[in-house]
Amino acid sequence: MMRLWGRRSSINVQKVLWCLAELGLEEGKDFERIDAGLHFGKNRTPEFLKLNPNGLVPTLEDGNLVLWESNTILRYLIRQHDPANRFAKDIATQYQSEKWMDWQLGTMWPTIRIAFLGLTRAPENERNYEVIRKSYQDANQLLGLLDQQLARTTFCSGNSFHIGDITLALCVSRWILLHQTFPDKTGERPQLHNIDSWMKRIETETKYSMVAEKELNIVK
Ligand SMILES: N[C@@H](CCC(=O)N[C@@H](CS)C(=O)NCC(=O)O)C(=O)O
Repeated sequence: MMRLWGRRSSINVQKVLWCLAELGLEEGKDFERIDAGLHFGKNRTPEFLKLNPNGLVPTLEDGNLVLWESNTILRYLIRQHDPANRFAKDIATQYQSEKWMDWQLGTMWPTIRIAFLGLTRAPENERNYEVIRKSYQDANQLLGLLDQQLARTTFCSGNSFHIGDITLALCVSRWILLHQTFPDKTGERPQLHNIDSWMKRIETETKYSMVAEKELNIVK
């Protein structure tokens, strides 16, 4: 049985849980999950650091293979655990999805993460509201690029749902929740209609509800 290390509230663990659900794999039957990270701890123990020297979640064990980096775990899961080949696509679709995954990890998340951590993790007296607002406003600009893509295709890599959509939708959900919870700190959130329609499709056509959060996980 596969073993997934990570708390359910982590964006990166949620990517993996959502992907496992899309593949029809069930917690307790096909994989076990161990709560780790934040107040659960366990991610700095010598045993854990042997699995993932970064001390971060998610970390996946599948037999002798140990993987960390959430997006890599998604790539692995659809290669190794997708007997119906639901996610096996033509090369163009596959690499469009990969492109958005790299953009999510290398561009989108580092931008909005500043506002996210500032508002949900930093104590109030340590917050730099100018930096937080800038992070949020920069994220608005970036999501304009995704919105343009979604004007052309129903999902990020074409007209079918793929793992790139998983990584992006979890960023977008935090973008929405941050503005809902702290509108005076984030500044304006533009209406991006193609993103709105895509999120509705994601909610109704995928297993997003398995990981969807109604409110921000604020840890102080
Ligand atoms: N690039 C890594 C980042 C992993 C990461 O930053 N994980 C966070 C949770 S989202 C973590 O483990 N934080 C420490 C903790 O939860 O205690 C990935 O995509 O998996």
